[in-house]
Amino acid sequence: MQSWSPTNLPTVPGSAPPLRLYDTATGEVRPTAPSATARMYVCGITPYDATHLGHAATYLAFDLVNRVWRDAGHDVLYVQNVTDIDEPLLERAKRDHGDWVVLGMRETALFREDMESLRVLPPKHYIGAVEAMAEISELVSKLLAAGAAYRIDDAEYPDVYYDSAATKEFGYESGYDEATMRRLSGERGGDPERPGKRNPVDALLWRMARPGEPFWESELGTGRPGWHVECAAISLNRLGSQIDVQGGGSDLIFPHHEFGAAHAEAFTGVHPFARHYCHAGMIALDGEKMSKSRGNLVFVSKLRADGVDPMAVRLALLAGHWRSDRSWEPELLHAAQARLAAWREAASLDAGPPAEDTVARLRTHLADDLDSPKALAAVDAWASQARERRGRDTQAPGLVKLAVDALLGVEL
Ligand code: 5CA
Ligand code: ZN
Repeated sequence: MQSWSPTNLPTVPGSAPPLRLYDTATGEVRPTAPSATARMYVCGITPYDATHLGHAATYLAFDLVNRVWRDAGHDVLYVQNVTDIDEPLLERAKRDHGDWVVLGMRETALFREDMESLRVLPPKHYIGAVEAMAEISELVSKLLAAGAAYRIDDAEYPDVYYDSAATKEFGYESGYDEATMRRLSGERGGDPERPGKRNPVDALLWRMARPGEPFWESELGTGRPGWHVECAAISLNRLGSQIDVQGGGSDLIFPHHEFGAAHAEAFTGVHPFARHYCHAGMIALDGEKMSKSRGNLVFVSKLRADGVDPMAVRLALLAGHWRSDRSWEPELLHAAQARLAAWREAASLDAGPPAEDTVARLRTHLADDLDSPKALAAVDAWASQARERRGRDTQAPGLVKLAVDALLGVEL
């Protein structure tokens, strides 16, 4: 699929500390240690509705990872999928008497526009499940051949499931106990009640075609893939057997990332699939997680249409820590608009206090598990001094503008 257009990424003078990130699997903030090219996979949208602020917050968190690594001199090979065939798309298209293909294309196009307006650096490979069908079914076939998968004994629909006992480390990513896994599997697209499975949580790999459902030809029989194997195949084929960061929101910890890791590891034999499993907190509205199924959404595209500056949206979301569950309040946007205006005013002055220390603090805070609230506070401190006309460094406003652009993605 076509990705979106990159924004200019300036180089900031000085050196950057290595990025440390919280890893769900080990429960610790640990240094990332990418080679010259860092490898990151971030789960993409299921395009049955527009991008809401929860999605945006998650993609902004990984945009900071991308920016911090690049600032430290790494290339970043970034891959993202689009779940452009799945139950929710079919249900929504049916409800609206529309076509699931058209729906997916329309919402994906809108997502690209939203990401571009928020100045999120694009993935190098932006891959839809539909276009990756051959590689996904190939991975399922290989898992089946390797004994890591099995068919349900059902004469009508002998669907293929992953055997969660296939890798001895299964469960390490989430660290959840069996009861929790079973509950979350039921809540998040799994089918723990289905008879004939070896373990209730075992995840669907290939669903044989039911009447009226879209299907693809494959040696497994006509059908369509499960969700987790989609991301495993797209990631493995572009990033290899071990990646630096597997990213998404915290609702993907289980079953999605647990099974994605298990599928990849059962296939490659390399453990762990990701050196860091990173999960962004959930954005809520009126006390409930913002979600397409609940319908309590604030859309990025709606804010844009209302004339809100996307840079204020960006600042509003970065004002919270990436891992904390938090509520969206209109007040956050007002505060971000005021902050943006103050920063713009300061950056347009002829002089200000020397900014090298501000840039160093910006870098240090971001490298410390993406502490964006502290990073914003460091810029606030410089901007308020500059606006009080303290300092005579004529280079400082330009340097702050450059660093805020490169590291926070905010254009002043
Ligand atoms: N297509 C799959 C991933 S392969 C999917 O989860 N799609 S999604 O459209 O439902 O979500 C896209 C991303 O946004 C995921 O990383 C998800 O964890 C994240 N996300 C969804 N809702 C929220 C929310 N309220 N707050 C923060 N992140 C969210
Ligand atoms: Zn995914």
